Amino acid sequence: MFRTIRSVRPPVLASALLVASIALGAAFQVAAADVKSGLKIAFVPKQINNPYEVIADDGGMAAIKEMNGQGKVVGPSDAGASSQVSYINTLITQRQDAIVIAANDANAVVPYLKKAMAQGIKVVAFDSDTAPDGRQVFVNQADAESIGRGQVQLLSKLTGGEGEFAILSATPNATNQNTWIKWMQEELKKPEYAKLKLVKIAYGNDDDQKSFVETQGLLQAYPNLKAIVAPTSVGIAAAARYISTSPAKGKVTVTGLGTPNQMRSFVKNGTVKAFQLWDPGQLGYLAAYAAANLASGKITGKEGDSFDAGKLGKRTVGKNGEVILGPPTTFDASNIDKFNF
Ligand code: RAM
Repeated sequence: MFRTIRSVRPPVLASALLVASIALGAAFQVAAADVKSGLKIAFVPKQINNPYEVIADDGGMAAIKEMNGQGKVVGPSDAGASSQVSYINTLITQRQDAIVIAANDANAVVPYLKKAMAQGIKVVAFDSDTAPDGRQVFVNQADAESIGRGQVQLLSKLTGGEGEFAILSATPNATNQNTWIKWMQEELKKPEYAKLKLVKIAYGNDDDQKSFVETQGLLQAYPNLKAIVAPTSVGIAAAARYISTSPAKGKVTVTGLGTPNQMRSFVKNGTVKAFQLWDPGQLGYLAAYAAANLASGKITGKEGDSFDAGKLGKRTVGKNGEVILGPPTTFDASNIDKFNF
């Protein structure tokens, strides 16, 4: 299994910064969100080679740098249910102060994360949650219900509210996509969507090539398909790439969740009219602040706990240990050039 460490702050530098922070006095400490210096915080993304996850992890590493901690990113190259387990075990052995994980499966990682917590390591899930007993805090990109319902509302606008459509998801286990799809199905029950027909949920496993092939399969199996909704940045980019050079261009709408940088050319060439996302960098940044505050004993993850999240200001833990980043943005030709992530 492939393993990468993209950013490690050497202990010597951390202690130099600690000395510097002591020398600079109280003002410097406050700027570093008043958390402990030198905290070892490891990010475990769903997969290390997914551009979305890279932006999120980079946001996390930037936050850890601001807090004078030692950050690193380790993880699998595939988003399989148990592909993160060996990385968690290694991080426990290394006695990290906190693990920040985008879980590939709600349950497969839980026994190992519980072992980490039993040894005093703080655990934050972000992007894709574990079962509640697998972590202390879940940093959610946006309210899951609004994301799911919002995807159907956008689809309805783009298709005139009628026709067959398919969902191209990530892996069948992904907690985040499954929750959003559940809310999409709820929204579809409303009478105004009676003419929208969900014909299939396909899984591209957040693998570019598999998502590309699944798109081809959907077009072949459903000749009347009007739209593909891919609530995954890997899936939407692969679907758009396939359709942009196929006779389906102009007939089949592609929408979902994607990064503006991956989708820009497909918006410019007319394959994609609109799609949504939040800023993954801010998501990682917020998760790192939550982790550092847990590891500094400033919060425990209970409802009502609040903490300083650097440039994102004060944030509060809600129900079920959830901290929400904020509402997603809808991107289209009119605003896509304002975003660079
Ligand atoms: C993919 C991943 C990630 C999800 C985004 C929208 O990159 O599945 O978990 O949040 O898409």
